[in-house]
Amino acid sequence: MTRILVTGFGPFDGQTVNASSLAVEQLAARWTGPEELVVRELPVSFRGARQQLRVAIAETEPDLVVCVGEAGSTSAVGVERVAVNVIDARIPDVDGSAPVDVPVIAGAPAAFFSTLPVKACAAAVRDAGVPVEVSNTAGLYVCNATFYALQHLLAARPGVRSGFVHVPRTPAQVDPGAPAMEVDDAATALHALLRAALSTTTDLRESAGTLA
Ligand code: PCA
Repeated sequence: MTRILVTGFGPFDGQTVNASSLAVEQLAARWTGPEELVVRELPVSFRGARQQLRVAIAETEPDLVVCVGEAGSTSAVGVERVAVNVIDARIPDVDGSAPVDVPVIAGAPAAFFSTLPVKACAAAVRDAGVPVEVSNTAGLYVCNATFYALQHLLAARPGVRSGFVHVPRTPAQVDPGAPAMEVDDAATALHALLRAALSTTTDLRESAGTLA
């Protein structure tokens, strides 16, 4: 049976909740299959998140992995296109670690692309009525580092698709009028995105060739 692993993050930056975990919980409550959905929460820790993600992948042997994080100052879901091999922490993680200008994985490639069909995923979210964009940067903090570690780990397993999605903060997390998204809408977006990732077999990048 097809198995999907979806992760959210725990709270960070003085917050008591993380919108990504709220959305992932709601997604799990709504999921009716037929694929098996496994959800986990990762700590906002450079070291801990990638370790726990590696364990979760080893335990669940998923066919599709989507990590979800929270992004401030946006009201649209961001389907991330690329993970880069650098950390430049603006604030310490939950372990007090704040690396600046260090690689996520020393000696590894500068970047990895998402292996999700990002345009098809974004189109599906838009069709579900939720604001969305394809994002070209996942930042330089724990989300990007976790995304990079995920793509690095699965680069040797081309049969497993994986990527990263940022969801906005919830209205309860932000000042009145500041950019946010209801948890319900973020869960709707994740549901539509998973369906698109499962049903889209053609990845345009693979068939497009190169520019002369
Ligand atoms: N957002 C942060 C880390 C965890 C999260 O939910 C980020 O974008 O890096």
